[in-house]
Amino acid sequence: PFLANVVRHENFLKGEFDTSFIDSTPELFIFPVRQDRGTKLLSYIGNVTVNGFPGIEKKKKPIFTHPRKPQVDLSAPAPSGTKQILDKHGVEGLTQWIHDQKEVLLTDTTFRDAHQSLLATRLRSYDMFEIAKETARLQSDLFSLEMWGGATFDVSYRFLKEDPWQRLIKLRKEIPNVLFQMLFRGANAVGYKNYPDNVIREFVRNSADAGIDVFRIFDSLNWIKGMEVAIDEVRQSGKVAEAAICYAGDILDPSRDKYTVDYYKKMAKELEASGAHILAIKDMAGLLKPEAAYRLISELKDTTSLPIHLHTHDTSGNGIYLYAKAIEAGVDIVDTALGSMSGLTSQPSANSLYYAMSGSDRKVRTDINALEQISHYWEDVRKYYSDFESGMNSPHSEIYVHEMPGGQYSNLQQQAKGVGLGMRWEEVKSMYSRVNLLFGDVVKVTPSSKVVGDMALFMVQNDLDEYTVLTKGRTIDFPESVIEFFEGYIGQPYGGFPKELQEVVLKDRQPITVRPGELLEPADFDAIKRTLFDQLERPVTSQEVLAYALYPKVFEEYTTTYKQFGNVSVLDTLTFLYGMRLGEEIEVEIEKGKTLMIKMVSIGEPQKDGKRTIYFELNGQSREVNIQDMT
Ligand code: 3PY
Ligand code: ZN
Repeated sequence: PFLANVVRHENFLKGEFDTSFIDSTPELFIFPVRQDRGTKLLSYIGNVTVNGFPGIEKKKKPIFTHPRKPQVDLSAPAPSGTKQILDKHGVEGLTQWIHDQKEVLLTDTTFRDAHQSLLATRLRSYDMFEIAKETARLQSDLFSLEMWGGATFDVSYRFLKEDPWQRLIKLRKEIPNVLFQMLFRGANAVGYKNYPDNVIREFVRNSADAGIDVFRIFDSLNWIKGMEVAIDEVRQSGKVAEAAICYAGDILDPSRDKYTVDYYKKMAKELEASGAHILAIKDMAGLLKPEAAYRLISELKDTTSLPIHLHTHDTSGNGIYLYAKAIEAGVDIVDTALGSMSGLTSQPSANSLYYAMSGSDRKVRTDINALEQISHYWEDVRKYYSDFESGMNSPHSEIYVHEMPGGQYSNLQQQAKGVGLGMRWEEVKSMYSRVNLLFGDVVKVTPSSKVVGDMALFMVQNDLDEYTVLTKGRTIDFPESVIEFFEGYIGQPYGGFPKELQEVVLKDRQPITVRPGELLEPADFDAIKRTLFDQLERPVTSQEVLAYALYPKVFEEYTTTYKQFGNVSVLDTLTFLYGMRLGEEIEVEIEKGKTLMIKMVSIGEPQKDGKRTIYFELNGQSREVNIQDMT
């Protein structure tokens, strides 16, 4: 009651008390729980054993050997790395250091984009924590680890039922030497729509406090106004503002005259003027052809003095070749994934790039033996998630035609299956490029790519073509994301909206032309704190307030699951996805030094109400839980 009084106090809610101890010492707020953690976990395991996991074909839990782990002396401290350069010398010191390097620097995307693009973002923190200390020791020569942001934030809550902030905080502790990088969608933060400016600023501040050093900021329509608030806040936080230009079109094709070299040069200059520390070229779909990479990087090197960081996806199979050309043109940093998590819709392989550049003047700054070892671990872990693979087994040169971002491919495919269009995937892909043209050839990256994807699904599902959309559109209820896009709520596309289509989609609604952040009411963080306090009956962290501000429903569902099952992130991945086999015994470390031994003894027949009793042994004692059979 005392605590309840404190946290309801007006000054507390206004943030006038220093409450940073809530974030820094969450253990103070672990109160005795009504139902013990063991029973909650048994309920989860029983439930997933009986009912399966969404998106996973229901089958017997597969048996794999333990993932191979590199032999590394973990008692020795991790060697110092780029994080120490930033912390000691500040952003200026870091950018100077980048300029001084002759070797090509790498950002490793295994913890973020690689699995977002290969495994529908489903990689769990558990599998990252298992290899974190080794990563700090074996990959200390990286420029950065891209390990947060993009889709990982909402997927953590939505599907993995784990807290993305805890992922960041724990990885930061275990990898103290390499810069942590996140993907930040400008005014859309890590969401799918524009948020009020105070949400953007608060999110940047909290991420910086929790451990992010480099913010790759982009706007899904290359609209610089949509990036400015984030760039400003990152600068104020003393962190690295890496502003990105999203690559669209084809500078080698004279008939595609919307996104030209001059367009990119102009944007680079504007980003430099807006305070960017590093310039990123974000080739989110892998459309940048090798010769185009050479020309673009050469021209940008003459245009800006910022270090240049190149990102691509290897969908076409040309990724290494395009990196080699970009390196020849002087690119400073490139994004790669560890061999076993690379290729196809993911980033090109760091291991392959190392060999591709051997003998040339510019080598890749990495230890190839370390890469090979750590790659074995991911090769084994990747098998757990096989149900989330896209089924793409070889390079797809058709990417140059459909232009779908690598991070979207496997996610849209899941979405298509979800609405019963799994068998019509070829049509969906082709419709995707038709929708792009219908929309006036837009930059496609989250969330604009999601709008194009939603429209493509909608048109295939309803057997619509462009002509019908334009002529009968006034009687059609378009998907919400499409309406918001044409209203201007994710920003203004280069060259404007196609007017006729905009009118058809919006009907009587009026579009906006200003930055949505200028119109959106600031989020009321105090009110959110109160709402969450009432729901959770405990103090609420600023991180939770932000998660709720971004996605209230997703966060509420997450907390409901948490109340029911507890912290399921402590389960190993096979148990999390498949439950347990009869007679199987597992160990679960629920906190440091506290381990539960769980054995599944038997599964009862369903009763009249559809419930089954599952019999376990928990640390040698019999326990049973009742599970609703929903199969
Ligand atoms: C994201 O925004 O999640 C992306 O990966 C865009 O490429
Ligand atoms: Zn990407």
